[in-house]
Amino acid sequence: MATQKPSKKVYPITTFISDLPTSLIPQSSSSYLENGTQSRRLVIVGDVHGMRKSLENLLEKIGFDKAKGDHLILAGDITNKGPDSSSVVDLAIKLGASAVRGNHDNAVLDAAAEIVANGGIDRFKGLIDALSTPDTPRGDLPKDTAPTEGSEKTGPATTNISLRHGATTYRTAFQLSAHQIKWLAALPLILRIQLPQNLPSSLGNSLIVAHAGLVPGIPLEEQDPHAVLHMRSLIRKPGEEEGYTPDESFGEEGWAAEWDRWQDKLASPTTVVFGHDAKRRLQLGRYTVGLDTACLYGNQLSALVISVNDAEIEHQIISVDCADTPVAPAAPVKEDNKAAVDK
Ligand SMILES: [Mn+2]
Repeated sequence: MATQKPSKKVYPITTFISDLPTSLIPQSSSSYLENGTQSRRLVIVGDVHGMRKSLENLLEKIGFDKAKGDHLILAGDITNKGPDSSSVVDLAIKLGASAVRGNHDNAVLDAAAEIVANGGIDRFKGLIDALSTPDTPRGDLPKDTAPTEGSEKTGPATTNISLRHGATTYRTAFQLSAHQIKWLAALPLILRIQLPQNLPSSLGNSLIVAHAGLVPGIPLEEQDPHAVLHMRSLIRKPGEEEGYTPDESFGEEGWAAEWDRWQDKLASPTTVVFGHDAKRRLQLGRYTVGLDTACLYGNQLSALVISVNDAEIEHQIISVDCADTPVAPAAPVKEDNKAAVDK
């Protein structure tokens, strides 16, 4: 069943599309050989969701070394739902990581702004603590947690606050410092990577990192930001020969299958690296790499590792088992803020 959402709310975008600086892209040059180090690598990691130990284990297994020129890229949903979003953002900042915004990061930013606009953390905390279970939408709030205006100061005050997100999202927003929120807010929704043109690459030479997906046949600048954060499939409307509507439902096949078919027709195909679709786990298409291997639900955290040797651009997938306390999956897996936003 299609689950199109009426809400299109996207937290204000600082940069929609960002280009990874050439200095961070692996090159086949003598520069890295002079000091005896190995080639620089790009390490693109799927949905971390605040799972710090799992991320550390993955980087250790990869032998990630920033000093040798390795560069970390996070494919969005860096924060929320897992145990320690603050710590994961700290690690990303410390490692100088690049990243794109995910739908959960977007929700956390929106929640943080809502908290600031409504009297700050102290006022909000009483309200959120009154929620009986995580992610309870506003409509499920007990009546006695919504006192009328002018009631005593100690009670939670909901009068003018419209809760757009689940309790988990507000709690994540509470955890993050102003500096961490600022870092998260500055992330692009699309990261473009131009690999060296003089070397063959099984990935193609143009890479894009986007959290949920892209619609084929539409220029990057014209992609719908909400869809980039949320889509899982494409719907072709009855009677329409061309054009697709991005949709959040899983569909019979993911959007990536259509992206692959579309790229087959192009002289210069583009590969998209994405996350967001934990249900489908690792997806290895001809021009698509889906990296959400459901670490949040106790499965694995995965990375696409890209390296350059003298003859070609190589890539491999490296995964570790989840090392953090997982979140019990809803059935079916759904976004934490879906019910609240739909209201
Ligand atoms: Mn997501």
